[in-house]
Amino acid sequence: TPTATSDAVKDDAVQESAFLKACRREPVPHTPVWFMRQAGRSLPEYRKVREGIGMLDSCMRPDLVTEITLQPVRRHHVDAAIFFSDIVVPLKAIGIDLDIKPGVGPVVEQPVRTRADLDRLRDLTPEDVTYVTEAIGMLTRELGPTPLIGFAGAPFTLASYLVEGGPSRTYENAKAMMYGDPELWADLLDRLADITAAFLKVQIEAGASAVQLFDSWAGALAPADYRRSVMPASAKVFRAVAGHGVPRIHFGVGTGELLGLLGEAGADVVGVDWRVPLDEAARRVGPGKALQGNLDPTVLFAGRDAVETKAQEVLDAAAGLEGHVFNLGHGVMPSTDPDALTRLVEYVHTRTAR
Ligand code: 1CP
Repeated sequence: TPTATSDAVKDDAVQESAFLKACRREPVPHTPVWFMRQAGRSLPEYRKVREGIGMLDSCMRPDLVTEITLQPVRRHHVDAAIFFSDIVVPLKAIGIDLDIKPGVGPVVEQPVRTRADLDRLRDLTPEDVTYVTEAIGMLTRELGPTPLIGFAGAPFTLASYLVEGGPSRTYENAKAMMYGDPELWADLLDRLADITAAFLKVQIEAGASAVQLFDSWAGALAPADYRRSVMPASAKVFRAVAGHGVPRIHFGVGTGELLGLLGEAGADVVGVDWRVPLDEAARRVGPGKALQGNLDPTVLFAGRDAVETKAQEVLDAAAGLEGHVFNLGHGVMPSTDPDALTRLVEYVHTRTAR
């Protein structure tokens, strides 16, 4: 049918995109750019469509998810879209009583502290998240040649919210379980690995052409503890999606000491925050993996000259890499001037055009 033909042509264009080429460490026409949290409060058009709609409710509405995901692609001409959702959506979908409170973040009504609490975490099936499948179908039709990145929270970062009951700076309850009841902890992370893998598979099967595992808070761990108590669960997630042929990105904040392990867990692309320059990060990660990053998101508040100077430093440090996806070292901050982001995309594209 004509539809099947145009779908195949579009799939080829997606596969030939600068973003997927960089993830595969192939030569690129220019360094691809996208931004973590590129959709969201920095955009007035986002604030407008979200008016009066709760965060989790908006994640369950395919029309809104499609519109919000497309907004930064239209405005900034980034090289990839990231599915608009949240890391706690799969937990909500299996019936955990949680909400995303404005100005706070995810809040879990009954924190997971005991084996009985763990038993409340059932497996995720595609039927639990039909709105995700529907949104990604709509999105891939609208995106044309632009790849869509699916994502999920890694077991440790999800556990940090589930065990603490909300955002934390110290993760004392989660880490107390990790150090004090290693068996319960291992079972919790293994259960979360299955949920995360199932959530990523739904997104890949619906049309996502890369996935990112956010272990945002893994930087709180010493390497030996990460290796022993967290990496097995994250590695299970990466193994579960290995056969799908989509690049797998692994990202955390403050993970300078963990970069080698983030790669070893099974990633094709390792995300780097701004604390380690990309040439040094490449030495820590070792050969055979692309890197993503790593402009300090606060640089965007410093004015055009400073943004370009610091962006050029990132490009210079990445010059010897086989695969580089330009990004910030963490998410776009809500008060960022969106025009600064648009100009940054243009700067990177122009400076790296081959
Ligand atoms: O009402 C709102 O606008 C709430 C703000 C918000 C938004 C826009 C939250 C609450 N989540 C999101 C969307 C979101 N979350 C996206 C899609 C947007 C995009 O990237 O374009 C993504 C990828 C996430 C992932 C996410 N949620 C992470 C990992 C990424 C990261 O920044 O490290 C984490 C840790 C969360 C939890 C979360 N959800 C929301 C907040 C404010 C937080 C962080 C809370 C905390 O500080 O612990």
